[in-house]
Amino acid sequence: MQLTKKDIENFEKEIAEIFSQGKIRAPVHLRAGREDQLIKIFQEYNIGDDDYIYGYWDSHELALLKGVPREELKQAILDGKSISLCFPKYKILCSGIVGSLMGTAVGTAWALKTQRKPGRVFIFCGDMSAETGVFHESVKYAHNFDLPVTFVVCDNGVSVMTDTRETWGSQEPWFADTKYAAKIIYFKYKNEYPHSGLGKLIKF
Ligand SMILES: Cc1ncc(C[n+]2csc(CCOP(=O)(O)OP(=O)(O)O)c2C)c(N)n1
Repeated sequence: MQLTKKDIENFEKEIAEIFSQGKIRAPVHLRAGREDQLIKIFQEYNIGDDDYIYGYWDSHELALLKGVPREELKQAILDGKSISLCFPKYKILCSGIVGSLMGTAVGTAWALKTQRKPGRVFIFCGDMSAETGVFHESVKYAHNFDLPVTFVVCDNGVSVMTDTRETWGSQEPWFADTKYAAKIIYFKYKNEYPHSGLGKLIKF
């Protein structure tokens, strides 16, 4: 069944409500405002069972779009795994560490290509993550060896509360107008939630 924007929004709202009641004893990073772009990417690239998704601390939407059943995902979040959701069965693996997984994504793509297996890799990260050295190296390697991996940069303008463009002294991401842009999908959005949690202290 095709997921709608409303389905994704409602899932995050439900998690927000549960989190506000102090029932999740671990960090959660809620996102709203990029549902249409994510749905479009999954549809346009026809992302399916053979494909691998890598993500970070904010991957609820990605898990739903990759086909993780709603209740299975909800249970994992209730179990405190929101920032590192891993469902090998559905080929989605996430990490809470900035700069992690990029080499893993490239390595997976290398294996798929050399073993002539079906499937591609999509790794979704934020704008500040996309400015790290390891992102640059990973994109360079993937580009030079023409590996089946696409880097998706979801630009909300900030790293927690730090302005990414001001930090790097440039209004553009480093890859704009370079040959590496061919490996990257880039879009801007405004997150309707704070970076992490709900912006207020939650007591357990
Ligand atoms: C190695 C490491 N350093 C710091 C952090 C804390 N941290 C978590 S998310 C984040 C912001 C990253 O910004 P961006 O890549 O733009 O992601 P987004 O705003 O989309 O969440 C930081 C600094 C971390 N998780 N890992």
